[in-house]
Amino acid sequence: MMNRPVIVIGAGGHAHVLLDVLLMSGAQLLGFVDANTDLAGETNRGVPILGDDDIIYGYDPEHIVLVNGIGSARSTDLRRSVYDRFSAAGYRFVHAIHPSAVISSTVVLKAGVQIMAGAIIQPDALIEEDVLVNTGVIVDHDCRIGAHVHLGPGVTLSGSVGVGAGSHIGTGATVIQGVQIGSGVLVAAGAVVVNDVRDGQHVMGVPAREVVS
Ligand code: JB2
Repeated sequence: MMNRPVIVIGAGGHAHVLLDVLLMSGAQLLGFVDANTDLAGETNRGVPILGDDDIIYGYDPEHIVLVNGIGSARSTDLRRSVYDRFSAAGYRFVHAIHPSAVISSTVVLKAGVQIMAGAIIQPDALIEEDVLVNTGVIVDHDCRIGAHVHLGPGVTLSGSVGVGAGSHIGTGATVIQGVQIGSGVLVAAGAVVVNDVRDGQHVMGVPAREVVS
């Protein structure tokens, strides 16, 4: 896959980190696309911002591959919508895995998974499509991570934790063994999650409790 030219979707903070990974992997980078057309013509480490998403449709899905450069600060919705839109149009999202990541040979990684520097993923974890495992994350044995989840920098998931699709686990949060987190959940930075969390809940604190807005 990676021997096809790569376009990175988005040219913000997450794309900046991905660029490092892709250059280390020897990827052939065509460039970035970004919704902000004012950025067209700029470069990052010599890699150009080509224009907006319409640029992608000018390429046959068989001739290029994509990397999802949209991250998430609170919600993973934009990241998911970009992934779904281009997957439906027949484009393929490839892995971006930093060479310093430690990944057990029994881990299953679905399409488009991204694993940043220093992450550790232990045996029999399942990482679904388009998941972003950010810098220094620990995913211990038998965890199940749903599609489009963002595990923020320094998150620690103990063994057999489940995280439902589209959840955002904030920087430095810790989840104890066996806890099941639903879909579309927001876990605030630094939270310690010791009980299951229902779909759509926002939790914070130590121990983590629901935030009622
Ligand atoms: O539909 C789109 C689109 N919507 C926004 N298509 C394309 N191609 N680009 C889109 N964008 C662009 O994504 C925005 O114009 C902006 O340039 C970029 C998002 O950049 P930003 O730095 O705001 O966020 P990020 O998603 O790259 O990074 C967030 O998530 C990371 C995981 C930040 O919170 C980072 O600090 C964090 N590390």
